[in-house]
Amino acid sequence: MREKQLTLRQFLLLDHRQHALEKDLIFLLEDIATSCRIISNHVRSGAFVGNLGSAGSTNIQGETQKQMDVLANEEFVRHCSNCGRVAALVSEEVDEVYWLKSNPEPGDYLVYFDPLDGSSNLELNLSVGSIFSVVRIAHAIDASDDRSVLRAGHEQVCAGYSVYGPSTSLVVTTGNGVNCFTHQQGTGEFRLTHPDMRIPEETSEFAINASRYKLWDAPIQRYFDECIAGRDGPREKTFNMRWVASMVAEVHRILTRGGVFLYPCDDGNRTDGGKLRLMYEANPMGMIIEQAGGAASTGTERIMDVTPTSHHQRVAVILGSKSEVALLEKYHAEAVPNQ
Ligand code: P6P
Repeated sequence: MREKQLTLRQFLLLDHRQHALEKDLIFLLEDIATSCRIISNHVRSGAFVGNLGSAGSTNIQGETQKQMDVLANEEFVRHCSNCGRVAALVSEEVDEVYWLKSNPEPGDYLVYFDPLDGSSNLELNLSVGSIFSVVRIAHAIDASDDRSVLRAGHEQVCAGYSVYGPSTSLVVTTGNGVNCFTHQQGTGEFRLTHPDMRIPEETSEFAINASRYKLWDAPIQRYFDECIAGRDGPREKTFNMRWVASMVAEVHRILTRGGVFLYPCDDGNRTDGGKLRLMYEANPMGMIIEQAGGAASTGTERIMDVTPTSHHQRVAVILGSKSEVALLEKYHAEAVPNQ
């Protein structure tokens, strides 16, 4: 084993000593890690249990729920309720807010999560994952009003995801960089294997669902056309494309080797506000990407500055290597008709 690969607990205690990470947040993060460990086990044994298919229900998003979506949601709810400092949970899989405390107190946490992102990949044995976001409330909030959980992404104190791939990785930021822990078979520990992940400012790799080309707005089409034009085009370099249809896998690749991921608003999803959800997909991934030296934008606004109006709100997402995000923002600004 390379130099002592810290366990998650050892790392978080170091974070506590060096950056005053709250002990309650350590307990919560360990509960989230437990959820991810158990979900990973469910995913890896799904073919034997026979629960990789549809649950025969639809979630608030109008998507067909997989049995594993329901299981993963139950694990997050069960374990995030342990530490006694969680005031409410917001899950992609459930319409209403789970209020765990009738009188939330200053210092309590709000936890937002997508318990199993990319679950349409389950039956294909492709990577899926869980995404989570944590906000700490500074003042008491009204548990009878779901609008109390509407917090902008810059209020997050912690964000992360787990990716259930060839190995199970847990990627976490508490505001002091991004660190990746890998689940160790046998001991069950999450060990620090990729400390201080950084995104290169430049890239020649983009990720977008190109089948939606005709639906895109001009700035996205312009960016895509220039990438495809390669050396002969205005970018004067060759680009590579990836599309896994699993946001956690795309983000993990970008954290590992750079790149840019786009899921814009288009003529097919504009009435919904886009495809990806702000509170438990775009915001947590936005914090992670920024903490690793990248950028996360709607094309016209920093994602973490978007003021939420509903806890299942959707948003356009462009995130990854800073120079590509900046170019896409430039194309959006140039496309706006002169006021
Ligand atoms: P498409 C998965 O359903 C998801 O929410 C993200 O994880 C992923 O990036 C995107 O949708 C895939 O969308 O259009 O390829 O189905």
